[in-house]
Amino acid sequence: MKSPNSVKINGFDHIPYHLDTFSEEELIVKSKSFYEWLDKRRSVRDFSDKKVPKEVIENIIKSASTAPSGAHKQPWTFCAISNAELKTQIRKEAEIEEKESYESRMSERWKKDLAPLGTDMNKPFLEIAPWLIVVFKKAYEVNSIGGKHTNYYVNESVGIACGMLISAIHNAGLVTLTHTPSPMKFLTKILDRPGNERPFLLLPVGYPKVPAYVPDIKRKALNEMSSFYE
Ligand code: IYR
Repeated sequence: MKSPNSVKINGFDHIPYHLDTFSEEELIVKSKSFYEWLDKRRSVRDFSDKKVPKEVIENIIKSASTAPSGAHKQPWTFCAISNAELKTQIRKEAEIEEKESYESRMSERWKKDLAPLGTDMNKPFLEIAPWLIVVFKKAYEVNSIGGKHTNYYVNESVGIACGMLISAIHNAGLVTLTHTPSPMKFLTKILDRPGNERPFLLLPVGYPKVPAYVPDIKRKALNEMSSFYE
């Protein structure tokens, strides 16, 4: 049903938008507490196999899909996998690519940079985590008569959606890690995705193992990663 308060702008319906706003003091408190909460997020490699309800994953994916996107094309598909055979197949294929990468595709410098993170070619979390979310980017849309329409700012749009996905996972009290097997073509095949979808990121989702360990690394300070022009 059409909103009674809708107005036409450029010939298209627009509706009033309302957002709660706050005093300066409240802004400072809210922005600080959000930062402190987000700062607790870590990329975790030690997963528990404890089940996570499907509804939680659905809510997390719905949160990610609220991301802005070029011309509102929403150029993403989130594939959520709990099926054990598929997870095993994904682990097997990912480890084949990772072995090749760690043994010959990655430079010595790159492997040295990764050493503090404790990554290697073995990816047990791909079978242990109760869910894998594979994010596909849609390079173009196909209409009902087979015409192709390119999407806009696809990498930016899907990157933002992944950031929101990761925040939603943290909000649920679950952990993830951004796994980037390269090349990722095997995911298109295993998950039987159409030709306009390209794998973008693979995220295992679940509870952290108890105990779980993360590398003792620090984030850049504000003055190291920002510049203000006042
Ligand atoms: N894709 C490999 C290697 C890797 C690359 C980067 I850059 C990382 O920050 C972490 C790992 C992997 O997923 O292990």
